[in-house]
Amino acid sequence: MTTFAPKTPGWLDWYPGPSEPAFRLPHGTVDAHCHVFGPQAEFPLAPERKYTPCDASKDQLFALRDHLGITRNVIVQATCHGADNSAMLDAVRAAGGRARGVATVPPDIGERELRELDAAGVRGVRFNFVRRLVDASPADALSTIAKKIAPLGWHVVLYFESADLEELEDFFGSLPAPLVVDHMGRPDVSKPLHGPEFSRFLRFVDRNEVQVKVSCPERLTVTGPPALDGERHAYTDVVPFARRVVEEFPDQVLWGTDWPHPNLKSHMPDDGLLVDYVPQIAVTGEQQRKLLVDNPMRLYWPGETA
Ligand code: 0GY
Repeated sequence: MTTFAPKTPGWLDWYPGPSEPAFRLPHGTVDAHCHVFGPQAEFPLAPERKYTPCDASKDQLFALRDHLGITRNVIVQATCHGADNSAMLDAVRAAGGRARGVATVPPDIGERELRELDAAGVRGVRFNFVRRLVDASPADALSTIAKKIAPLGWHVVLYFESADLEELEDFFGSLPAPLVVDHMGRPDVSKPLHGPEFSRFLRFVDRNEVQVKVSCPERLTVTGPPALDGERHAYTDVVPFARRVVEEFPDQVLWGTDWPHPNLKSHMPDDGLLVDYVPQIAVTGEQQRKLLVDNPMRLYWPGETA
């Protein structure tokens, strides 16, 4: 009999009954940041993982996609699967052209394997600098990967904490591929919007033409989700940060749910509320179309119509 590792103590499972969003996502909306976990029975977790999640299958992801009115997904390899991309690839293949993938690969990956990933729908690799999630990778190993993926037209997805940007930004700027940053570089939203830390991030975005996921208000919030009073204006402390990025870089922003929301400690978001967060940060129809459709289509489905 197969036995499965127990979930990390305190693990919060994804929210099973997301509400109907009040905001109608435009046709062609891309959820540019989501994951699958297992299911463990089919896709074992990596021995070196830092957490053990609940299962979050491709079918559950596709059900959420359809419930929220999303058209396409970008499925990002979750760290609990290490560099075994099987679960992510299985989900991308099953989506029948409606999903792309972002993989984790080792520096000694061969050209043939990269071409197979490309044929399956992978368009980027993820470099993770969040210490609670992965052991550090040497910079030269990451540079080697970036050099190998650049000829395929792939990009590098960077996940880091805002306090680490100062140390990392020269290295990031040296990478020979387009850069995409997860969750706005994780700003501390209790600090000033025009303070040195977020200004450094925006300068980095500007200089390197970085594309920014204005995702994860539920992870960045300090004040939390709204009280249960029927008010759908959630995560208001994160809004000014995301709105500033959308206003200054309307052609460089992407949106994603981050379902199934790994490692949240305070609460599990209602994904319907995450959709209703969108018109708070992208206030015009044009900003919404760029954020939700045009920008992710250009990056992940170039030449295709939404
Ligand atoms: C996210 C955020 C987190 C986790 C992962 O791959 C992952 O394990 O990305 C996190 O814990 O902050 O983007 O899903």
